Amino acid sequence: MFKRILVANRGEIALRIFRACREMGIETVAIFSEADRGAAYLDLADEAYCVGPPRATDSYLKMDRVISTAEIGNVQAIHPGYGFLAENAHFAEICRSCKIEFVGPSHEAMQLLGDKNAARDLARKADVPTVPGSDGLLENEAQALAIAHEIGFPVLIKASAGGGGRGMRVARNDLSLKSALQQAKAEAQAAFGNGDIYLEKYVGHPRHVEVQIMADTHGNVVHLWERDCTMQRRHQKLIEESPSPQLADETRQAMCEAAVRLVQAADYTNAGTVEFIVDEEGHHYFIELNARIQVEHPVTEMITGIDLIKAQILVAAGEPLPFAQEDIPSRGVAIECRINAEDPEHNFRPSPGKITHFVPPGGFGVRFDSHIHAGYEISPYYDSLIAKLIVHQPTRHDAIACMRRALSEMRIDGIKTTVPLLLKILETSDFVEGRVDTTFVERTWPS
Ligand code: MV4
Repeated sequence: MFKRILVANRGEIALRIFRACREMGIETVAIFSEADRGAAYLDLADEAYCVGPPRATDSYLKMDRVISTAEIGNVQAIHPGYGFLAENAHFAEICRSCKIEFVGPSHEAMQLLGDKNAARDLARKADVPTVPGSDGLLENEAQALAIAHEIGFPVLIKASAGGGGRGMRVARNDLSLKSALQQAKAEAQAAFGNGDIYLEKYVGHPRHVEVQIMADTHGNVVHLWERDCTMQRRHQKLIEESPSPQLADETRQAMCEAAVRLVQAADYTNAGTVEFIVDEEGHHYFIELNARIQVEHPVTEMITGIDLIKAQILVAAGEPLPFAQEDIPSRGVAIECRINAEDPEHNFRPSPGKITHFVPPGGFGVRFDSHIHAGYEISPYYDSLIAKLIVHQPTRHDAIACMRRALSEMRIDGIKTTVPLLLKILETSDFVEGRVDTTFVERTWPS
C-alpha cells in the first residue's frame, strides 16, 4: 500500500481525501494556491506546499508544479479529486512516466472516453442503448440532413470533445440544422481545438440518471447502483439522490448491467460514472462516461456503506476490490444538496466573502462534507461549491423531512447561498412526488 499520497485539489474534496487517507494510515501532501494559504482544512494534511498564484491555471492546473511537488513530497500516488486535472489524460500519462500512480483510470481509457463520439461507438458495440442518431462523426451537411429526416426533428448536435452539456445545439428544422452545424463546428474548434461533431435525436424533458461503477486491475467490475441528478439548473446539479424515484426496477437493472458492460469494453479501471438520460416513456440512453470520482459520490456511499475514496486508493495500489457485486446493497434513501456560495436572487452570481457566523447541521442520518467554518473567506477564484449536505434515511419521505430539518438548522451568515432555493425545491409537490425533469427549475422559477 502507498505510504504517502499527494492530493491535487482543494476545498471539500481535498478534505474528503485527507480523511480517507488518515483512516488508511496513508500520509498526505496537500497543494495550495496563494488564495488558499492558511486555510484550516490544510492542517488535516501532513504537509502542504504552495504551487502558485490564485488563478487555477497558475496553480492547481500547473502540471509541472504538481509533479515537482509530488517528487519533493516523496509520494507514490496523486489523487486528483474532481475538476482541475482529474480528467486530463496527458497529466495521467505524465504521472505514469514519472512512476507516480494516478488515482484514476489509465491515460488510454481517459483518452478514449474523453472522445464522446468514440465512447458512443463503444457503447453500441457493447450493446448499451444509445440515442438514435449519426453512426459516427458528421461528414457534411447533406448527411446530417438525411439523418435528421430519417430520425425526425428535433435533433441535437454535440461536440465530440465536449461533454457535460458543453458544445450542444438543438435544431428543429432544415434551416436551423444548417446553421447549427456551422456554429457547433466553429464553437467546438474554438473551445476544444477539435471541430468533430455528431448528431442525436433530441430527447425532450429527460431525467438524468447515472450509474456508479468501480473496476480493479484484476478484471473485477461492479456497479454501485444509480444516482438521480435530474434536479439541476444550466448543467449545475442542485440535488442528487439514490435510488432514482419513479425508475422501474427492470430499467434500473438494465442500466446497471449496461454500465458494467461498457466499463468492461473500455478496459476501464478505478471509479467511474456512466451517465444516461431517461425519456418520458422510461427508455434509457447512454450519454457519456465520466472518468473521475464525482461531487455526488457520497449519495452512493450512504446507500451502499462503501467508502469510494478508499476503494479508489486500493485499486490504484493494485489491490483487488474488497467487495463483489452481491455484497453491494442499496439500503434506504440518500439525498445530497449542494450548497453553493451564489445568490439565487441575482441569477446565481457568485457570492464570495467571509463567513461571519456558522452553525453546522447534525443529528441522525446527517453527513456534512465541507471545509468551511466561521471566519472562512470564500475566494472568488474557484467553483462556488462550499458544502454538501447528505442525509440517509429508510424512506424518501423520511429523507426529505430530514433534509429540510438539517438545512433549516444550519446557518451560514456573511454570504448568499443556494440554501433558500434548496428549501423551496424540497417543498414543491413535483419534487416530493418525484415527478421532475431537467427543465424543472427553469420552468418553475423563470429567471
Ligand atoms: C441530451 C439531451 C437530450 N437529447 N442528449 C446535457 C449534459 C450532457 N451530459 C448531456 N446532456 C443532454 N444530452 C440528447 N440526445 C439533453 C441533455 C441535457 C441534460 C442532460 C442531463 C442533465 C441535464 C440536462 C440539461 C439539459 C440538457
